[in-house]
Amino acid sequence: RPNHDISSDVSTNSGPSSLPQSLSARRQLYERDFPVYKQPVEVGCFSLDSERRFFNDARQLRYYVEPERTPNFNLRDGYRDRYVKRDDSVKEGIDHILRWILANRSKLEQPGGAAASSLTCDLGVDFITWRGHLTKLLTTPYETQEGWLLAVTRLGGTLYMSEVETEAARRNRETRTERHEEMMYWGYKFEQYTCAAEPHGHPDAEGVVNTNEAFCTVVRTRLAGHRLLFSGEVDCREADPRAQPAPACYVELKTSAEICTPKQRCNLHRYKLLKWWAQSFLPGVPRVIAGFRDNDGIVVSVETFHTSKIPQLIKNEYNCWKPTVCMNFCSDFLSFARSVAREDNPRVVYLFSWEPHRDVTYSVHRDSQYSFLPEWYVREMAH
Ligand code: 0WD
Ligand code: CA
Repeated sequence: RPNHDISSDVSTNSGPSSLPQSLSARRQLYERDFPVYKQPVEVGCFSLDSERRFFNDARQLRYYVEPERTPNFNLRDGYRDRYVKRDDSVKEGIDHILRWILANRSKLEQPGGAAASSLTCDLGVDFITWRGHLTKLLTTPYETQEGWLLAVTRLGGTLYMSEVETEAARRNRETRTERHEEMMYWGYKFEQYTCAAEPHGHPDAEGVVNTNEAFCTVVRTRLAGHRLLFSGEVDCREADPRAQPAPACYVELKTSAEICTPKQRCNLHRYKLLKWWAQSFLPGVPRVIAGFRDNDGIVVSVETFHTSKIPQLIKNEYNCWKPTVCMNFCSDFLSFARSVAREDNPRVVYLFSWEPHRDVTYSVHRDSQYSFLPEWYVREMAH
């Protein structure tokens, strides 16, 4: 990250005394009734092609093909010679979502147009972000390894939220082992074995795995008093055209190490199922299909987890995570962000920061390296 003079654009968060300066992430504080979470509604979708170009359509949507009970998929196949990896040093922020919004403004704008600011149109939502950023918020009370940085900007009454890579995450990304690099490929290879490009087509295991390609759903929902619009990458949908409408027809694919001991099962429940549940619950994706693989990358079994049943499944685990804690923390963080991010200005970023065993804190930045709303978006929104 470029070194810069922090005194020039940072004001410490010593505002009016009524404004909370930090937010605790202690689990016990969030053990109350489950907050209102409205059924997520798909309002659109978009695709990113093999060169990461945006299309306002479903061209990259794939169809699930049920594997055999013991598939023997070799996830290592093609890693050396049929893998095009997305350049993850390129930070796209929320640009693709902003492109989708501009292309679909008429669908969103509030009839009557009671805009918060006369200069910008009212999108009728309080937050716009990636689903993955919300997943991080949901899992925060249980996270002990990785912190996060979330940049928030208010424009036209809506809060835009985009992640900033932490120093630790950048170090991890730049020092990944060869083994880790290869294992990151395994998840995408599993997708290739279980997805077809056409409703009743066949998977093409001989093809190239290109991780630039993506199909993303855009959903609208409400968490307590917060109207949310977010986008998430979807792996595939049920092939049957009579299946339920999106997002209920979507399927999330995962790979995980095969379970050989009770301790391994316990770890799957405590850590992985929390992340899988949070990620799929948010957009209303009902099924997570997991391929369990051995240490040589061979898928030895496939199991379906129904998102709505995951909380029941983990209840027997001692001292396990609770969905209500995840949702209440997220809701309280969003309230905190709205109370802090008052100034409606695309050049101002409120940077929320959290490290394990700490409270969430923030700093304010004007015209800094953290600004993330592009000029083309701000200009277009002013019309
Ligand atoms: O640049 C960044 N820091 C980020 C970019 C962070 C988070 C997301 N993204 C973008 C990517 O463009 C990606 O296309 O968001 C898209 C996915 O958004 P999401 O659904 O909100 O992210 P998340 O729920 O964390 O991940 C969903 C899937 C992952 O599947 P698994 O089963 O591993 O959870 O999106 C993929 C991955 O397949 N994915 C990414 N693909 C490319 N670049 C990235 C990424 N940085 N992160 C997740
Ligand atoms: Ca996946």
